Amino acid sequence: MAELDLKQKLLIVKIVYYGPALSGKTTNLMSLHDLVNPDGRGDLLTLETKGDRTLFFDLLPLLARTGSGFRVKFKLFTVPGQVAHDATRKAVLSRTDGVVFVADSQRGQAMNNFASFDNLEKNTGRVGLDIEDLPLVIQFNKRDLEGVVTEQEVRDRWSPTGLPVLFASALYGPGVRETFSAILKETWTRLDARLGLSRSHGIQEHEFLNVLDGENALAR
Ligand SMILES: Nc1nc2c(ncn2[C@@H]2O[C@H](COP(=O)(O)OP(=O)(O)OP(=O)(O)O)[C@@H](O)[C@H]2O)c(=O)[nH]1
Ligand SMILES: [Mg+2]
Repeated sequence: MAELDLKQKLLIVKIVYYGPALSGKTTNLMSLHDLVNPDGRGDLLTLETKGDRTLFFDLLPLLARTGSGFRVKFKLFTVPGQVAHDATRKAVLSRTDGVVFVADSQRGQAMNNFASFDNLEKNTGRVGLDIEDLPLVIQFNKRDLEGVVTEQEVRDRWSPTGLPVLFASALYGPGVRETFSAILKETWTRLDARLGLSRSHGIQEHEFLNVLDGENALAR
């Protein structure tokens, strides 16, 4: 749940990248980090990685400032996708404001995608979140590879859920920004309704959504 500190004029928003092992969650944050900070300096925290396998989590903090003097701090986390790390996944998921589900487009990964989505549904319940009421977007990653599921197949399968579906090649960049924009938009709508951000606190939607473009895009 977002923290709104009126004394400090600070809003903290948590977004979690969830999905099966090796689908590209960490790679999404690395690409986002490059987008907001072309010099490649600073601030993506990667904890306990073994090869490509996240053992604990990654954290990318981003910052937006509003005309009304608020700082909006976004904390982007990844979970470890490997099945064994379920306790860590639950801890990272706890109190999140939005989820990006990163699926792997390779045909052989379909079962892992479904198992991970099933795990997300279970874990949202376990940490007291309602998946029906949680800002959630789906990303099909690794579109650059040969022999991946077609966009039409993905849409046929996921459109009944009504969830936004994005396509990405996180390793090379395409789709990374679009995916983050989509979850920002979903999260804005939910938080604005719940906390009255625009009505009571003068925080505007475009200020929230423009976190990627701002000069202060890296939180300090
Ligand atoms: N070809 C291709 N490879 C990708 C893409 N995105 C990620 N990868 C590769 O897939 C491997 C796993 O990526 P990670 O981002 O570490 O995966 P993860 O989802 O964080 O994995 P866990 O931490 O184990 O849950 C790495 O070798 C990445 O370079 C992509 O869009 N295309
Ligand atoms: Mg990872």
